[in-house]
Amino acid sequence: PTLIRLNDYRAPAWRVAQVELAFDLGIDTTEVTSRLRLLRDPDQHEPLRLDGEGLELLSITLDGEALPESAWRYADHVLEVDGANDGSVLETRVRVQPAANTALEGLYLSGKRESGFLLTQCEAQGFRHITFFPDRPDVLASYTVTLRADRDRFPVLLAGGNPDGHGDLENGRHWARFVDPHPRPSYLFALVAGRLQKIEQDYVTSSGRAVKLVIWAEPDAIGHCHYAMDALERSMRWDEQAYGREYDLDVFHVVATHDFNMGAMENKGLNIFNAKYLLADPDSSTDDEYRAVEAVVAHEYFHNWSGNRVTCRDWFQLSLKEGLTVFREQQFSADMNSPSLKRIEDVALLRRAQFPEDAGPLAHPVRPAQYSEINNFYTATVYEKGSELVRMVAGHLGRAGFRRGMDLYFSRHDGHAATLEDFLRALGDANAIDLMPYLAWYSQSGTPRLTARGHYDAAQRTYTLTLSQHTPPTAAQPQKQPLPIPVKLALFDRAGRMLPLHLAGDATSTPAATTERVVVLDRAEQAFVFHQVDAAPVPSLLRGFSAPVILECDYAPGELALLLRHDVDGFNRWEAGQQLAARAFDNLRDGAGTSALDAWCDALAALFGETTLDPALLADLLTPPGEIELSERERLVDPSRVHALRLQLQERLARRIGGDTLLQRYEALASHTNRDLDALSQARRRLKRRVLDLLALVDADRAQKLATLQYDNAPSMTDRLAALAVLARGNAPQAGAALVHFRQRYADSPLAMDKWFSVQTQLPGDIVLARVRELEADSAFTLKNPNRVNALFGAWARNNPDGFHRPDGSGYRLLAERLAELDALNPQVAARLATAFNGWQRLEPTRHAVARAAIDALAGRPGLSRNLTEIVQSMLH
Ligand code: HT7
Ligand code: ZN
Repeated sequence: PTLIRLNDYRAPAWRVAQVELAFDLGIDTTEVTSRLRLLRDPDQHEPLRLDGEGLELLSITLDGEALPESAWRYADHVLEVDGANDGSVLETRVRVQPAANTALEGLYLSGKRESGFLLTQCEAQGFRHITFFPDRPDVLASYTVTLRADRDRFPVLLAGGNPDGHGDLENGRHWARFVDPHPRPSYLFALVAGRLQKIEQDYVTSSGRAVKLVIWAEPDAIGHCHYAMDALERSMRWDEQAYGREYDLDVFHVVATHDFNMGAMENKGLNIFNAKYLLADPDSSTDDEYRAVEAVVAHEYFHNWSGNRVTCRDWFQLSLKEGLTVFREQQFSADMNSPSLKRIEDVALLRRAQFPEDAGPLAHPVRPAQYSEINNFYTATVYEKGSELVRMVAGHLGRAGFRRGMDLYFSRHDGHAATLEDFLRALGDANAIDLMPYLAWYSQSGTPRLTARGHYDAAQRTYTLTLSQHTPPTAAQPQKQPLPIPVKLALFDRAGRMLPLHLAGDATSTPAATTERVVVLDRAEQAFVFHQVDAAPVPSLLRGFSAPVILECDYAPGELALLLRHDVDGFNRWEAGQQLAARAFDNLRDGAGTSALDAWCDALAALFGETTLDPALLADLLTPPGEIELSERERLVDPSRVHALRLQLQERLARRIGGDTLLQRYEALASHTNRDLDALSQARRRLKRRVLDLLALVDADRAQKLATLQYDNAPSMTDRLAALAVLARGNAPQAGAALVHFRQRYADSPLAMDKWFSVQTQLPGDIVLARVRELEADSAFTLKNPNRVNALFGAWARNNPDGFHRPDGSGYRLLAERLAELDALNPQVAARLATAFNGWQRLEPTRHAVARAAIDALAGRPGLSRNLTEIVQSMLH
């Protein structure tokens, strides 16, 4: 397959000043008329070439003249036209087929043909499935869009931009026009047409601009959009206050669909959301889902500046908008909720999703050097690691400096397509600092290992911290270079008090900042000497996770326990617990000593009794690293063994705390029966879930009875699903009845039904495969709906490693077969699901052999999409 390379970038030979689009909308066929006013780069002499895929060309004119067939060629997804000049107007008329579009890219139908609605998805290259266009993000144009359709079937007609008139046509048809004053790339185009209902809200920006906010959904879902509206208003206000950025159109539309390949899409003035990230009500959404709605609404809104006003020069720069916008969303969510809990959640995600990606065959830099299929690069590396890189730079500049830099970035590049170099240059210029050393992070894949060694010299009263870095080779990059790694640190005495820091050679330290500071390691190894230290301290390193690295530090278990008890940085406190739990896992695996296991259990048992501790933080402290993370530390992975050892680890903890103590705490927490969304209510539910999980490990019978009661009386989905999970995971006798009840009660709620599928994928490893087969035969299952596919196959293959990695290879073969079927319908979703095979190369020999056979067989199937081919081939290399 053709590889697109960053180094081959060339500015477009042809640009488009203005686009006029007219749609005659229909479910089966839609006609699209496009008028492009073209601009030619005088220094380039290529013929006009436009992208177009799956388009039936009906007519083509240039400057008002019909073009003879000899003057154009349409082959290999490119339309080449002779005779165009600077200022020429090209008009094409094409036909597309929305209802037949199962790939959900371009113009497609959401829902059933009788009742569903039409919508578009253009990022990254969907616009070429709608009309002919130079479909690349550095071609920015002004859009005027006219929609025409049958009024009864499509009463609501929406496109991005400001409304510019509407009216009736003959034969029961009507029209509506939209004009966007802001030049934008084609991937931000969107339209929606159908029978939708709305909720509205007036919003006035800080400078006094009136904006109408409108959220649209199908009639049965419109009542579940109020939380999203609230989150949208808070996001808009926050971006004004934190970044000085205002919304810039008269109206902002948001639409929910159940048929969507990703989470949501930031189309200019017309955001489109997977219903999973827009709809929320206590009866069918969990607390985690409420927070996800808040985060995704904010993320898409923030794109209006970081992505839309300042867009990407090419798709290699994807992290310029995605990493930055994830970072902005993380800041927002931290401000709205608890900063420590948010940081814990984000780092846990990074470790679960990005570290394994960066350590396996799919490893790629945050700015990849090449790709075959761009849709395969919407990855945890581009998004989550990309956000960590912005965080490092922001930390380097400080709050005010980062704001100065962002102001310059937005003003310097407003209305243009920028690069990651532009970003770092603007931030640096605004602060007279050279940030270009950070660019190396964008082009180097792999997670750096940061090793820390401490040496205390009692005679000199010095503490020397030696930091060194090493990045293991990755698939395409054998050689690695040192990177700038900011390490935020503090030193604790043995009583758990922070010490003043006197760093040798430090002219800049200010008295106020002396108990915590950042040192930057920018070479292979460097020593930092602290003076006036009276006794050997315990270092707290990488506080707040100041760089996306794996820290290796030779702590004694007691030192980690001290940090777990006393660190004032909530994140590092949790982190100490995670490191100690990982060591405790090693104790169980190796059978050589229990010092870490004892220290972990003792420290947590003591914390369990502390009434002042935030219940949500306690819940997270009581959760050891997940199976994927623990597997990352193994040379050869046996997922069943990792699963069993992790269960054993938690059982030891539960026994140390004591069944009676757990029960008392559960009952105290269960006495709060509300479904409020305030922080304390959510925190209590979070801890209640964790305590019930632990109780199930020491007294399954009692825990299952409590879970049944909790299920029956649950005031919210959070409690109901937590209870159902205990029953399903434990294969409890009560599980069957609860699952039947759930299915009946939520049969009409697709988002709740997704949970019904997912929860059953967490059955014990030896029985889950049969259940997955039953579930895919259920009438509510379809390969055509991405959410349903992810709820069943994604949840099984990613979240139940013991249940997916069956030693006989049956799990691998089932997934491979379904991937092939899914690929014929929706290549994007198939390719993303196929990444569940990541890590197969490090499996123990029995599983390794059967996994390879299944992936080989999949790779050998004829007619696979470019999307799936790229993932499967990378997997095999
Ligand atoms: N920018 C959006 C990306 C997206 C997307 C990409 C490929 C295929 C389908 C897609 N739907 C949305 C999402 C975001 O990061 O905001
Ligand atoms: Zn995004």
